[in-house]
Amino acid sequence: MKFSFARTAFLLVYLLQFLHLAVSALSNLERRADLERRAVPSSAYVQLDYYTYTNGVFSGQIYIKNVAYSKIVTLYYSTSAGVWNVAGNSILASYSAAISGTSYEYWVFSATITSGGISQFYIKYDVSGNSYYDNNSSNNYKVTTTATSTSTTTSTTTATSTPLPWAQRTIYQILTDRFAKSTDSTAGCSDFSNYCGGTYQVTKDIMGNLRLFRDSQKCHFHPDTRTYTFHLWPPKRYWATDFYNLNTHFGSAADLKALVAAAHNIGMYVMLDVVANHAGPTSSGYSGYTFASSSFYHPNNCTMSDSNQNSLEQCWIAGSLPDIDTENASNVNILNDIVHTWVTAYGFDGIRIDTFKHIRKDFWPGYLSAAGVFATAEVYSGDSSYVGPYQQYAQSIINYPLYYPLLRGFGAKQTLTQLKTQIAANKAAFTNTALLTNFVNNHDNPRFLNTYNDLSLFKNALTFTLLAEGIPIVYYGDEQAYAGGADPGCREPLWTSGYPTTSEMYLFVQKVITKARKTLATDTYMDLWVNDRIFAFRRGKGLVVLSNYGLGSGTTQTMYLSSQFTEGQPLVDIFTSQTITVSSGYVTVTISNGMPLIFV
Ligand code: ABC
Ligand code: CA
Repeated sequence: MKFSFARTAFLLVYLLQFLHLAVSALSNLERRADLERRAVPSSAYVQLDYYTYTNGVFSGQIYIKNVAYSKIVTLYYSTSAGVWNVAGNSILASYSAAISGTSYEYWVFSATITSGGISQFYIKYDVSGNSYYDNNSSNNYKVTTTATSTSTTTSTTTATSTPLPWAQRTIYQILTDRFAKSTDSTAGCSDFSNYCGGTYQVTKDIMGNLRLFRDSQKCHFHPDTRTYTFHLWPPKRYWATDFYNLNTHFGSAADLKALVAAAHNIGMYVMLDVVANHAGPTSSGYSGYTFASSSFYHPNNCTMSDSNQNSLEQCWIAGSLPDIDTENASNVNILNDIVHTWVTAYGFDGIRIDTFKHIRKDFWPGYLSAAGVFATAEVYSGDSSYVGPYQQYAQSIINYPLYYPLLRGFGAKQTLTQLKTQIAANKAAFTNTALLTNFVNNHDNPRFLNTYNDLSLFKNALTFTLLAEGIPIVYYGDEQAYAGGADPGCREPLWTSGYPTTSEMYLFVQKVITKARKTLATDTYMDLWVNDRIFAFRRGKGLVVLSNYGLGSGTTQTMYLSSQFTEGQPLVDIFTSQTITVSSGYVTVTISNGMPLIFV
């Protein structure tokens, strides 16, 4: 009740936005009435209606089947020279209007093609973890520069690749300030609570490391360059003041654009970390802040409690981060504009949304729609029944509910059956568990190896996130067995490691990704045989056997796998070449030194 006025105001603005879009779509139809148009489809998920390409402006309309609230519609195109730049040459379409009496919506797109021209395109529609395409019955749409026909062929080049869906990617999370410097200095950092010197500079630093991903011999984990995602640290530790400008400590807008372009050139997506909940701490007012007066914030007169949702949404985090008044319609519009501006100006492919549980749920649809890209949201809680409903507001949620059983099961060597229990609880609580982002480490918690100093246990936990259902997040430094403690201890500079590509963990992560994640992750996950010490599951045609024995321990175990694997067909472990065969549904495996086994 307290916010009914503010909410009404917010809804009105929202409706006006829709109205505006609907109107512009109508005038488009009038102007282009001469164009060949297609009927509303009867069953296709995505279908081009029409397009035009005149004076460098490429625009048109698409039919989209309305099957869930969160949708991403993207056009991918090749240049006049027939070059498909994977993630680079893409245009996001946006919702225009519902088509009454049908389950379809109009989506529209418009972009100025500044250089390179356009020869072909196809449309991709991501919804509820599935991807649907309209590629003109595998012919792509061949673009002509006259606005009178959609069928004249100007090029015979065909698409060579389509971007890998998010569900099959592996996210590599970095902190810009800690990942790579602009010089080759490997000097450490004396104060982890302050700047350590990392930048966006593509030519020297991050690009140097991006090259590690690209060169197949020296590749950072994976020669297939389409699997990586960068996760950039936002301006000043989630403490933005001016939300429209970069933190100059990390470099210029040009540096960041060059980084995104370099990533896109090798098929890598870039995910931006965004905050809508709060600004940076202040002791002297709001001069220089985007939200420049105390009236734009909730009053700092309460303390958060997890048992009081209203307090989570309106009190200040840690009593010090000014909580933006997201009940104020003007603030809401500005926040939507901020995320839209960043995504479109830099071409980010996805976002991580910070502090998701700290803003009322009905704020999020407008924000997600303004962002227009894939989002994974941080709802910091281990309680799946609390976290689950948030997936109605973002396609993906960071899997905190699985994080705690993962630590207890693999780290503290408590029973591994609790992982199975949590997976079942997640299935019941979330709408799509395949899109949850799984992690062992992140920037807010002591690293696994800090609490549990056992490399075998860490390998098992990490393998679980890489191969069980969901999208894995490898936190930078995992590959170098970093063991930093609580924030800021877990935010070590990576350059002090020298980025070795022959270290034990590096080779381990590289092998799991190249030999298993890449080939098996497109297929089904199923837990098969679980007890206190062993967790065996199927991923695609692979059998993954994890345990919490740890270094210096092991066992030989016979397990019943039912008919999930072909009888008599040898399965070989990617690490040791141990070979097993299924007989009458049983296999016998030997776990040595607590190491994971991945049979393919
Ligand atoms: C600094 C110091 C910390 C100090 C803190 C008060 O101040 O470094 O040592 O404890 C940023 C900076 C931090 C900084 C904070 C505060 O701001 O990065 O260095 O900490 O100034 C996001 C980001 C995070 C970021 C912020 C804020 C938000 O990932 O890096 O921090 O900009 C809450 C929020 C969550 C937030 C997290 C840090 O704090 O919800 O969005 N993360 C309980 C609560 C959670 C709470 C969590 C940690 O504790 O329910 O709401 O997260 O404090 C499970 C339960 C959970 C429970 C956990 C601990 O146990 O199910 O509910 O979580 O079993
Ligand atoms: Ca809030």
